[in-house]
Amino acid sequence: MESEKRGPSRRGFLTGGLAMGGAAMAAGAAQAGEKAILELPPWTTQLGDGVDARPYGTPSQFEAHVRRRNVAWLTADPVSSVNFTPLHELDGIITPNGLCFERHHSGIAEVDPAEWRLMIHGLVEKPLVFTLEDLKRFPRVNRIHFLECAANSGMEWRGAQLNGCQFTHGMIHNVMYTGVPLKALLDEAGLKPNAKWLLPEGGDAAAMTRSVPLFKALDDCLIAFKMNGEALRPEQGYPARLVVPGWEGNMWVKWIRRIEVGDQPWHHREETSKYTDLMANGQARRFTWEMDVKSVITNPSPQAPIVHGPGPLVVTGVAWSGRGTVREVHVTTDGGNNWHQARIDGPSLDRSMHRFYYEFDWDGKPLLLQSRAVDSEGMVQPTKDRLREVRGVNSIYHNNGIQTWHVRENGEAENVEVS
Ligand SMILES: Nc1nc2c(c(=O)[nH]1)N[C@H]1C(S)=C(S)[C@@H](COP(=O)(O)O)O[C@H]1N2
Ligand SMILES: [Mo]
Repeated sequence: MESEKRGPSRRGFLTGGLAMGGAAMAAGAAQAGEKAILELPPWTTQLGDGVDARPYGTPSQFEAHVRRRNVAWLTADPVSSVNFTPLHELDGIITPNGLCFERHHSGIAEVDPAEWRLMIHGLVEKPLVFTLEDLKRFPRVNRIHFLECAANSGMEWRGAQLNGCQFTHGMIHNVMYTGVPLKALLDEAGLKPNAKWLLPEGGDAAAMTRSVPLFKALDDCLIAFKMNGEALRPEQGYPARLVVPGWEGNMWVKWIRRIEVGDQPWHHREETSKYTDLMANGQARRFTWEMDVKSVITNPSPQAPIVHGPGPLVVTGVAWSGRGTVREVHVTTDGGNNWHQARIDGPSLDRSMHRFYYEFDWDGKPLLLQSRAVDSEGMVQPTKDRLREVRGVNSIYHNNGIQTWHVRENGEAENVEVS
């Protein structure tokens, strides 16, 4: 695993600064004689780049550590692999396009939009083939939704394993999609009375397929061509992907090239051998589409230790539910003995990420931090023990159990479990 060891050294730097000043001070207070204030830095004494230097902007050079990361041992081959969103470096609810985790079964298809086509066929009155320009003549909508891979947190079923919320929870992103409701395209083709299921297929080398029930397609699925206002990134399915709000990421077919309409599910690889949940009794649950209510504390966390002493501490994280909005998030600092109401801030949207904060005065003692989300359906995020009682430990999918971070007196955090 590529891991980061920034925390302790940053901490050392801060401590050093304090020692030089010779006096203890409150977090964030100004210090008389501070060199960074008295001496003008180069960015104040020299002209900066002009507007022609950066036609497509990128983050500050000092943010170079904020990036997607993979776990080398998870997959033998980077072409059929996954990397993870750096949740601990983000705030608010929107994932920047360049940081959205990627999951490819056969690498990134580089599709020429002029050559791209979407076919709708099968149980329809009029089989149709759309160009990208055709799509843009349908009324379009904007929707903010999370996409979570069903395997997110899948390595944690048997116990705490990966040290960082990027790795335990980073198979999720949340962006604004612009696209056309799939219903409009199906209406154009005209559904036959016995139409019940759809089979979207990707245009990548995996030609990935999933059976999607018609009721979902008519309800809220989109064919999206923009994310956060700009064209989809190649990694996310450029020029168009299927959006299946609240349902497992595997169904969100990228580089979509055709949709077959049928009267029953196809039982292809991704819904039989994969993306089914093997129970303790050896039977498997299939078509477990919804992503249940879940949350995680992103700061502090193993990759984002506390870098100050006792006093005001901001605990923050994200929560989401594939069944609606998040109604409440609770935070505990003592492993679940006492729960406190966290503050949800920012938009609370259907099947979208929510941001929560819990601010308190840290006494500098070790913490067992957990968050627990409750969704608009009243579903409560379960403990990992409770989840295992029902589901066993054979599964890798749909682990929405409560995450624990053990924070030590020096501010460093690690992935643990409490029972
Ligand atoms: N055509 C195609 N679509 C695909 C995949 C793929 O490999 N090929 N991977 C699926 C899986 S398993 C997930 S979790 C999501 C990941 O979407 P992302 O790469 O935008 O994060 O895309 C889904 N759609
Ligand atoms: Mo996935």
